[in-house]
Amino acid sequence: MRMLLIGCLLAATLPGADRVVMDLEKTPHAKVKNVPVSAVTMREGFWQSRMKVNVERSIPTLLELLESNGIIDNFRRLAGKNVARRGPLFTDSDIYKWMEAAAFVLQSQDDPKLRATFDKLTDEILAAQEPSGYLNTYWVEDRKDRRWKEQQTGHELYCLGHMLQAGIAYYRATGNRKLMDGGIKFVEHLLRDFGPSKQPLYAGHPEIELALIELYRTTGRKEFLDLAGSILKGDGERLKLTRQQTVYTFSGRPFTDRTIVEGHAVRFGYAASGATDYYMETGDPAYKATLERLWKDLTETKMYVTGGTGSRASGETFGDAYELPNAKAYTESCAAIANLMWNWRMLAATGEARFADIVETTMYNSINSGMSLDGTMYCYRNPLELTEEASKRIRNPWYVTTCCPPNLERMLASLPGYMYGVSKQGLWVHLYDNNRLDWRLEGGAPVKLTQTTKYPWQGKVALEIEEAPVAEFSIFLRIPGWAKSAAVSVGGRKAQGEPRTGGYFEVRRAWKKGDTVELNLDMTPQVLKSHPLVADNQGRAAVRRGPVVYLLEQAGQAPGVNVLESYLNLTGNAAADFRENWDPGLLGGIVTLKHRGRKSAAGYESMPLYGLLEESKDKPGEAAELVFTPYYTFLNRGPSAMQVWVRYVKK
Ligand code: FUB
Ligand code: ZN
Repeated sequence: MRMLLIGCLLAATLPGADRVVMDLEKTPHAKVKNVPVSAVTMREGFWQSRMKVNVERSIPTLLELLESNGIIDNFRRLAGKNVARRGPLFTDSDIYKWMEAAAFVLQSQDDPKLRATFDKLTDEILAAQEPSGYLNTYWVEDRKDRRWKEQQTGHELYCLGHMLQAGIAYYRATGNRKLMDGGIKFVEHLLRDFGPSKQPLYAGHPEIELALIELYRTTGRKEFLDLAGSILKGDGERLKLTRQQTVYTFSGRPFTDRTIVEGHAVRFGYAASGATDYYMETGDPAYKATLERLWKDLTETKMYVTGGTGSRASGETFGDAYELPNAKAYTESCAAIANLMWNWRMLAATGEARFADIVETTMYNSINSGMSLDGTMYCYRNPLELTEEASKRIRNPWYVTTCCPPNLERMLASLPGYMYGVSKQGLWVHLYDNNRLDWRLEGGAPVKLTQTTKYPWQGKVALEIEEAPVAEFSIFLRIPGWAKSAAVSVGGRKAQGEPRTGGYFEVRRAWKKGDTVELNLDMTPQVLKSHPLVADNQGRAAVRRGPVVYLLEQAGQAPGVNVLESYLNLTGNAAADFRENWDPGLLGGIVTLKHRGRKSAAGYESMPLYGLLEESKDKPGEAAELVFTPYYTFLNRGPSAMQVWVRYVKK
């Protein structure tokens, strides 16, 4: 008992204890709690190099662009600077997301210069806040009397949500609550003037819900949770919203009435994230049932193999079931991030590995592709097929609607916080990469370990305990759903029990310094086929190795090979069909997969738009070596045709 008390006291006072993506310490229906960003030191490996580029190049250069495009001036003008307002009506959120990225960097390591930049920005932002608490650089002056009247598109709550998230992350990093308090002042304005007997609120673009719930977790003020609940319930009748409005915005009517995934993909992902947070705080079974229903619909009919979501450019929306075009795929980076955020919350709520699988898939593929390897070019769309001409529009340093770049930056900066989890039973290893963990179990007892691996290029992961409590506890190793087989050994001996792919493998014992656990995952390349109703993928296959989805990109192929015209030549033995080659000098260091495929018998250019079937030359021709590279690396060698789903013949 005494030990437990000491443990709890320790936990509460441990430095950086709350530098978490989500603070689930007191959340009653969270099965697995977060581990602080600051508790995990990433070491040289796959993600460390991406994170380094993020800190050294992406974050600084994006700030310059936010500055030169007038996004920060939008605040300064309200404090007297004589400039015009620039950018779409939601630009405030872009600087907030950038600030959240900076705050996550500061959760990992102090950087006085970055802190000073953050503090200066905070002052400039708060100088534009009205005494009522209202703060938005768009709904001012001659637009002021239209405030809250256009909630479907107004983004007032959306911007506030991002302000709160930035403020909370910075408070957790530094103890400075100035920006968060500015956000609270705005929320208090909402609490005063909106509600069932006052004015109705409508998220329009969900985001406020999860931010309010994190604010509740941070401050303990229940009214923030209740406000999130009322927004999730929706006030559509008083607002006289049409069905189409509530479909598109995924808000305005009760979340628990939803039966399918529809509407704007980012809005959906943020709404589902907020609803999962709400479930974890309240335990309301109607939320859980709805979330499960939506997850099934998304993962069985509306998600790309890369984890990307949102197939239609028109409205940036989901399509119908199985409507997953490749070249036209909209798959906004923000939608992939929203998908990760939702699945991360579902994982916390349930401890089920199927959610971690999607966290991993999005992370390595549809999110990772969104930022170039040099950290200065971003994808808004992440399609799965491109002609060379179309590829010229995909990676850009800046977008007028620049929601994705800072979203990608905050994601990468917070990544250490996604590696592990803790529960009453022990420690959860969700993701694999080189790092050192210095944290504690849920009861407060310290635990330190190192993780050593060449993942995702190799399937061996070694854990070594540096410090552990005397009492026994479990280590839960995630066995990815994609793995055909996995083996676990403890101290060099096969562990008891069979690891089930798509689950967590529990190793329970009293651990001591020097104990080791080794996981070996089968990384043999896999050939994937999609549901026959995905029209674009008929007669095509995709290649995956571990969590990494591959593609054929024109750049890097031998002369005479046209990737859009090529065929896979499959024997049914993927291990023999694809030769793995570690290439440290290519695209930041990757495993390429070489495949002896086939060219088309004749070039596409010589084929008519329509011709007689019996005369068609569209059939496999001579053999050709095809080089597959990871999807996330596309378009880092200039414009290039590419495709994930490739036609195939069977030998
Ligand atoms: O509306 C704000 C953001 O801009 C959305 O999340 C993105 O889809 C883009 O429309
Ligand atoms: Zn975006």
